[in-house]
Amino acid sequence: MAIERTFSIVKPDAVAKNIIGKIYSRFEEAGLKIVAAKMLQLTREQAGEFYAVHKERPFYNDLIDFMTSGPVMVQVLEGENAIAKNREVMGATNPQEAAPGTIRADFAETVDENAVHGSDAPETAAAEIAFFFPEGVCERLR
Ligand code: DAT
Ligand code: MG
Repeated sequence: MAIERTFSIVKPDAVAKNIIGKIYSRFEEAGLKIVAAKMLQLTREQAGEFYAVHKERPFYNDLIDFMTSGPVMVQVLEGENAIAKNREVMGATNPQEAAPGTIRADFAETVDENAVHGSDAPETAAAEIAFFFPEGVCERLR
């Protein structure tokens, strides 16, 4: 299995709850290394572009309101099978359906404010990393 990189966001609800470190620990315990990270506040334009695939969904406006409501941490995670591994550690989109011990089960209550984002495929991971880290990401960690 190859080493992959994936893109992750600690969303405004989790930043406001002061649990960035707890969420980072979940990544680390799963063998995912944080190889780039920064805090920022998304503009409506950035959030809209990032979630353009959901533009026609009924929850789109609420999603953009939420994602721009406060600072987020954006990071690149690296590890074996990192894209799927991160989705596993995150849990299902709806925290009520997320497996026990996952980030969303433990740190979120509703689908609207579900603590984390993670890329869902190699193509989206590459595009999302480039979108948020146009300056580039360091070489592979040893
Ligand atoms: P994921 O974040 O697990 O990849 P997604 O890509 O389907 O899920 O949706 C992106 C985000 O949009 C999700 O994290 C929260 C919001 N969302 C999805 N489905 C929703 C719904 N039925 N009601 C409210 N918000 C929803
Ligand atoms: Mg998604």
